[in-house]
Amino acid sequence: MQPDRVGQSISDGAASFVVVANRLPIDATIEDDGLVTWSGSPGGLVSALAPVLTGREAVWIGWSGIATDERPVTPPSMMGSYHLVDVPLTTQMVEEYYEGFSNSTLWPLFHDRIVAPEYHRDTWNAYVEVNLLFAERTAAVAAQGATVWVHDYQLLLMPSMLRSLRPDLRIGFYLHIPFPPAELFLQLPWRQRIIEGMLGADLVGFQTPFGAGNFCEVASLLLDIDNTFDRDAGGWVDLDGGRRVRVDAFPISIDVVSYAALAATPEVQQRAREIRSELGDPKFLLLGVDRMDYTKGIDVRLRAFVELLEDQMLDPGTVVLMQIATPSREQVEEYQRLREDIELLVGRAAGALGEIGEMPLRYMYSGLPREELVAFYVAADVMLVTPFRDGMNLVAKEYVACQVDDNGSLVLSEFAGAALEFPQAWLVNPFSQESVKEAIMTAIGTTSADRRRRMSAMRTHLTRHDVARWAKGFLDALAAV
Ligand code: ADQ
Repeated sequence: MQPDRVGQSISDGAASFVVVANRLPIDATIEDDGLVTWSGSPGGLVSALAPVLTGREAVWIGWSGIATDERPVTPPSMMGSYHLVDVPLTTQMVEEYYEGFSNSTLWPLFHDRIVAPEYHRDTWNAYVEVNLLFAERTAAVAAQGATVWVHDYQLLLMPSMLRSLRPDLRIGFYLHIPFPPAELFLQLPWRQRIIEGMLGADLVGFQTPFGAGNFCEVASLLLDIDNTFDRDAGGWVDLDGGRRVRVDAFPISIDVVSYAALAATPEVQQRAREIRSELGDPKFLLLGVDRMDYTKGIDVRLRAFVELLEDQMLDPGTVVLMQIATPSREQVEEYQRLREDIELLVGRAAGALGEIGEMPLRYMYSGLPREELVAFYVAADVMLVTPFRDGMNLVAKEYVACQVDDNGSLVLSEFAGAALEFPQAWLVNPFSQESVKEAIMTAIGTTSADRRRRMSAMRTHLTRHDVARWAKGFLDALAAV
């Protein structure tokens, strides 16, 4: 869907349904002559929410992706049938609130401290300031009694800020990343403010029951209050003053039908054959697809693969691992370091492995159009998804949705939310190189009947649990509180 420049801006107090996320669902392209053009960004959240944004006075509030002092821009005011409202941010706000507190403090802390979180008062202050900007914009736009759905770790304080400005609103909050256990979360210097911020919502949703349980435990500890959380049924946190907050797990998913339909088209099937041929027609094609992020365990699978070649368990003449990594958070130092490490690993492996003409390890650092990505999923025999910790991991679900002939294997980390839904995958502990190596060998060596039985079970589950069901599940629960 393309944004609409001439669409009407929404009036204050007019929106009956509001989605709030760090980013608007649009991307700017800056041409050589400085002209800015906008296109819809085709993320999973956008396709999940498009149906619920249609048919009512709905608005999506977020940042345009361009700092106001870098370039004055006026983002489009509509996208299809819903309105867009920009929260303008300066370069300094982006550095401190987004790259700083969100991505250098919360992201690593909530992902088991895979790298050490940084604690700085300045970035915290910016985080408070920007959350308030989002709350004020939302308070202005929402109609009396409107439903507001706030997304993710960049906006943890916003629910309570919004509630104090507009107690009439029905507020839902959804966390896309894991919520850590108490012993980690309690390190955060501003822990109580964060918990109180989230408890401003009527419903707080998580990817898994583990995240929801961790949150309830921390809330009870810090605020000395009761909760009735149960892994199977969710629960309530009882606040002083009698207000109750519903807490539950809502595992996110993808638009399964559209992925499967695209995978089945003759063009994508043909492109999948071409990809295999361009890679030298390997007997086994292994694939990794990730944002370039240290949580994703890209190094783990590359090392496991290299060791299998060195141990002569795999033949460099017949097997290829293709790793595709999308650029991500390139302004953050830790991400620059990660990219250097991965590329060093790939370079060393290229020099040391295989005969002349053989290139068992291939690497691409770029985002791909949806059709090309799906063609890679169709082409691959084994998908390697090995994060150290991941809220859900949509790549695993996309791969499963695209195996329309049930002929593919998934190697999946136990520490991805998706592992709870895919017990038929080859589950691995990414902290154990041996575990990953074993799973690769078993996935390659299994019988065709076993492979199909596993994939078919995963596809059946996924088809019944698509993203529309996720959005409806959350919004129904929010309507019921
Ligand atoms: P992410 O950490 O971004 O999401 P993930 O769920 O895997 O992780 O989603 C990545 C998305 O980017 C997928 O839709 C994938 O297709 C796309 N992508 C990756 N590499 C690509 C490439 N090279 N070209 C094009 N597209 C590419 C966060 C949480 C997750 C949670 C999601 C949704 O960290 O745990 O599943 O939100 O809630």
